[in-house]
Amino acid sequence: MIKLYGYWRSSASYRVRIALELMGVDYDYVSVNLRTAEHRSGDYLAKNPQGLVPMLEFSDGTQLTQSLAILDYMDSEFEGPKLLPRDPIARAQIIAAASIVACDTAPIQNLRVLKYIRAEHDQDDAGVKAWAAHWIADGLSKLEKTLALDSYAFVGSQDPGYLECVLIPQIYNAERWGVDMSRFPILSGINSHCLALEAIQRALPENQPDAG
Ligand SMILES: N[C@@H](CCC(=O)N[C@@H](CS)C(=O)NCC(=O)O)C(=O)O
Repeated sequence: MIKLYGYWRSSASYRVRIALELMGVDYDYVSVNLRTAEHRSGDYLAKNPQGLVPMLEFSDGTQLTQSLAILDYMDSEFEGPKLLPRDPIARAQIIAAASIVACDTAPIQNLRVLKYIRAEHDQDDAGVKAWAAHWIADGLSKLEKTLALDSYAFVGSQDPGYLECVLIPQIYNAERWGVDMSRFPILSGINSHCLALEAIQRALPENQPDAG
């Protein structure tokens, strides 16, 4: 059976959980506790020297890291509904939209970045929160404007896939950091639609065995 190494509150792990659930893939969940720094322990680092979750491990021992690479692999190799459109232009547009979150937004408010600005740049809780909320709102605002373009009118008319795998966890994070999501009606509409789906309910952070 496939193993997903993840953490309930990790948005990159949440991306892969959504993809596994949307595609109906059975998997075992292995919790790597970020709060107690298990991801930087010898055992986990030996498997994944990046010291990050998620990681997917196959029964033959093959390991895949980086959530976008995992989604790409799943889309090309797994049975079940596809995550990406087959049309090359639509596919590139979806990857571009998801990259606004995964490449331009999430990395700047990652746990290690927040820890660094707190410790090395003397930020308190309010300073850390302001940093995270600023960069999340900045990224979501760019995504909202992108999805409002005519060329993105097809988004939302299809079953959730790659973009939703990346967007739903970022909105979960935005709400944690107090970002006002009413500023982003297109994104909020996609979020509400997705959260009503059973597959995505199973992937929710609070429904994971290590939640709490
Ligand atoms: N680009 C990576 C990001 C992975 C990542 O940053 N994971 C976070 C949790 S969402 C993590 O492990 N953080 C640990 C840390 O920052 O120390 C991916 O998409 O998989």
